[in-house]
Amino acid sequence: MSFTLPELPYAYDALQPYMSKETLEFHHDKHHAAYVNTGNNLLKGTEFEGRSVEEVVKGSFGKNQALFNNAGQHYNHIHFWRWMKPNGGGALPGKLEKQIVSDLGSVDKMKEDFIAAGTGQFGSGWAWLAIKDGRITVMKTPNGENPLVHGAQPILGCDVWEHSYYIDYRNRRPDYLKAFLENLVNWAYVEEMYEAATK
Ligand code: MN3
Repeated sequence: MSFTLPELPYAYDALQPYMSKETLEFHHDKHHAAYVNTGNNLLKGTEFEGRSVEEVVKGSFGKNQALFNNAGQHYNHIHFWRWMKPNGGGALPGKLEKQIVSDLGSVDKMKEDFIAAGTGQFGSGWAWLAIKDGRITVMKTPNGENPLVHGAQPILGCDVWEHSYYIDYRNRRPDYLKAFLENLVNWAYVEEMYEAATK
């Protein structure tokens, strides 16, 4: 199995005004496509050919940096598109909300910590909600890394590379993170990953 660029699960202009058509065209058609193409070239002839994207991510981490960068970003973006939807945000599914309150204090505190993680990630990277040792935790990672290579299961991630927000928000990364949580997150998909990670 090689990497395949998934189609966006909505129209390019469907997330406006929080994420523009121009951002999604560049981000999906250029950036994600490049991770897929470069990743496929780097996969050729390696022990990872034919493995799932999760296996490539975990297996190449610390061993084959170039392949890892592209496989990690491919994994991250497959989910990133699905972690958003038009008219996103809003109320969290009950069971997920309950564990967030139990592990992180409150939904507002989770949002505050998530925005702080994304804002505090120096340079390119990601902010995350992940399951680690059965608990929901807020994480940040540099570049293409994700919770999979840090002993955790991601359930929500926000891309804080400049290519994800600079057209729409310029340098205002905290505003982008806030809009992501309040207006873009597809909590049903977060719940789906939460259920899969905790079953
Ligand atoms: Mn990106």
